[in-house]
Amino acid sequence: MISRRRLLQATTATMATTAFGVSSFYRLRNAKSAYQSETLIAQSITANILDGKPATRNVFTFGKSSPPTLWLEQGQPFRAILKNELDEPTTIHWHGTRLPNDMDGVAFLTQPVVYKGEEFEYKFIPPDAGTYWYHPHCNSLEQLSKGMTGLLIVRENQDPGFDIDLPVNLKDWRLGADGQFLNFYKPRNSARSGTYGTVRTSNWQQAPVYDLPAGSLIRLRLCVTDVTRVFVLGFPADAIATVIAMDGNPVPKNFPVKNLQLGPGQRADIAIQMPTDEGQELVLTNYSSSTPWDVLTLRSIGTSVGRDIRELKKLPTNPVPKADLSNATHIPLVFSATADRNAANPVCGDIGFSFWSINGKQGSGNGSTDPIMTLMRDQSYVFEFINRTPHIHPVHLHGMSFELLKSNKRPLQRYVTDTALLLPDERMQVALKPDTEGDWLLHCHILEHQATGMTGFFRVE
Ligand SMILES: [Cu+2]
Repeated sequence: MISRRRLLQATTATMATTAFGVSSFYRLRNAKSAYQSETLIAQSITANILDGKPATRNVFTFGKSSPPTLWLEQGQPFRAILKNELDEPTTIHWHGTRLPNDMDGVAFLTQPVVYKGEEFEYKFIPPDAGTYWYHPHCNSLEQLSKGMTGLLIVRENQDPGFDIDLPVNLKDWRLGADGQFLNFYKPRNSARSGTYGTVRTSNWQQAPVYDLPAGSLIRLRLCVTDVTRVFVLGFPADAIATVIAMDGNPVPKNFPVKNLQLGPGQRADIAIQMPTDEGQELVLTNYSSSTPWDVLTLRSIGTSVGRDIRELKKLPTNPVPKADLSNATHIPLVFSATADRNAANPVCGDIGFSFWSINGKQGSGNGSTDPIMTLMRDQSYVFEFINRTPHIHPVHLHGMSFELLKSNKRPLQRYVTDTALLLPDERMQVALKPDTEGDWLLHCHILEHQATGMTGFFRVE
């Protein structure tokens, strides 16, 4: 009997010769390296984003094409050297990973910015497996809009049994008909749901088609790195596809990919059993716009390899500290609008308007001068996120994962996350137990909202 590793190698070799140039997105489960090291060169390139149009100039990335997907092993040291070749300062934040505060990459709050020609060394050991991502936390709206978003995968120590791992970076681009960048925001939109891109891509391609072995088991890792769009995703009702993890962490109960809301910063891991007949397709559709559109297509090729989704092992729970709800301090956090102007941070910060606030305070781009509150290490807290606006806010907390408890608007699965999608007028309770000292940002991941006041930080002592 052919081993799974052999099968993977065989199918990947086949894939390299297929039409779409996507083989680089697949990755074998290689032997573990003791120490993983990457060099990430922040630079400006020209890239083909808009089909049939001139290449887009001044695309920002890490490396010479789209930012590489980084593959880490749970519990194994990781190191990345950021080299900045941009004409402006930058940093890297490792979204969703729990790490020492000085590795968190928030300009001014946790580290000095990295200017052109400088380097910064990031080192950490990822305690949690799952799907994460990385991006600058300096002039974030512009740098992410221009392309600086990559996926960071932390593999479980035990192989759950997939044939192919397919990370997908979901990102829109604000490009004109000439393929060049438009303004990244309009203030009137910043004060509402945000300014949308004009070109929608998966892994920097418009509606890509992925050829995958018929009957194989796929781990589709969706990550919304867009700065604005909240997706509503669905597969056809007869697809064998189920959500197994959200925002890096396994969900208590798998659920179908139907009206799956995924906001900026959020991830979903989906287990898929490919159709057995060659040529059959599974189309992932976004329903958030008035006209639904194809996000990507998975197409079966070859003779069925005959896998069954029931062969997959359940993902292990991550070792996130669990709050003691009987002894937790309750903290209300009100997300609301404001109309005041705010001074712009000239180096790395906001865009000169203030439309939003947390607990009545308008933060600047990377926090504000004073913490929202000081939290004690190893104490339990229940945060109540209170949305006093008619807009959705994906609320992201750095460095501390939290458990969803309940909402006044909908049933919630109690999964662990770093980004809660707060619906209009929703009140949501979440629990956490901080275990690492430092200053940790809390902000909306619609980056125009962050840049216009919806940001702050907690000090953990
Ligand atoms: Cu927001």
